[in-house]
Amino acid sequence: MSENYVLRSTLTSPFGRKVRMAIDVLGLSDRVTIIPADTLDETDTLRQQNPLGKLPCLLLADGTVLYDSVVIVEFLQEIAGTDRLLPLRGLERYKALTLTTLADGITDAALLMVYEGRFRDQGMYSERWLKHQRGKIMRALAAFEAAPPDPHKTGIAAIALGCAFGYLDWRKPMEWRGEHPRLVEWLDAFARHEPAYARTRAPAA
Ligand SMILES: N[C@@H](CCC(=O)N[C@@H](CS)C(=O)NCC(=O)O)C(=O)O
Repeated sequence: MSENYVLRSTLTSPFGRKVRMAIDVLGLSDRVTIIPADTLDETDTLRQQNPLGKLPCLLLADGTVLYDSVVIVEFLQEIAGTDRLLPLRGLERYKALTLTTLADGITDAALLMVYEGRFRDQGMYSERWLKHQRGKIMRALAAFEAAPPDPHKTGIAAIALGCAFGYLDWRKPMEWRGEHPRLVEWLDAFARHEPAYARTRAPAA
């Protein structure tokens, strides 16, 4: 019998969405139960499962815990017996992983901008810190605008980029659409190509 898994993730986490998209695309939805986690709750078992207290993590029946999102996606495609999301070897694999890191960097910077608003006391906002994060996002967007992944192919980099845009649109740490018409078109094309994108959208805030 095939093993079942637990995914610790909220439905609003952009990194969790990467994994939820992979689960959907790989046809593994029946084998993964999603159990939400609260990253701010000290008593949540998440901190025992991942000492970093970050989600998503994937729990295996033997007690193994896998993180982060890229590791989980790689594992899921292995158990699905495919290389559909990421080539197994060769330069194309490492190019796809590098693009994924770039897209995840957008999400990381966007999260830090959102956390800035959430964690800092009023009057302690650091415009310099926000500008530093915005710079990362702007440079990464420029790089993607020059060479976007194929929007008609659901690879790990396209998933990561789609989830980064989904998060920018949802939490709105900064406006990105106005100056990046090619990426807006890219997202529309990717969303048309891959129905799992709409299926994994965060619930309305
Ligand atoms: N590199 C990690 C990033 C995970 C991450 O930053 N998750 C956020 C939620 S989307 C989180 O758990 N934040 C809580 C914290 O940083 O304490 C991945 O790809 O899974």
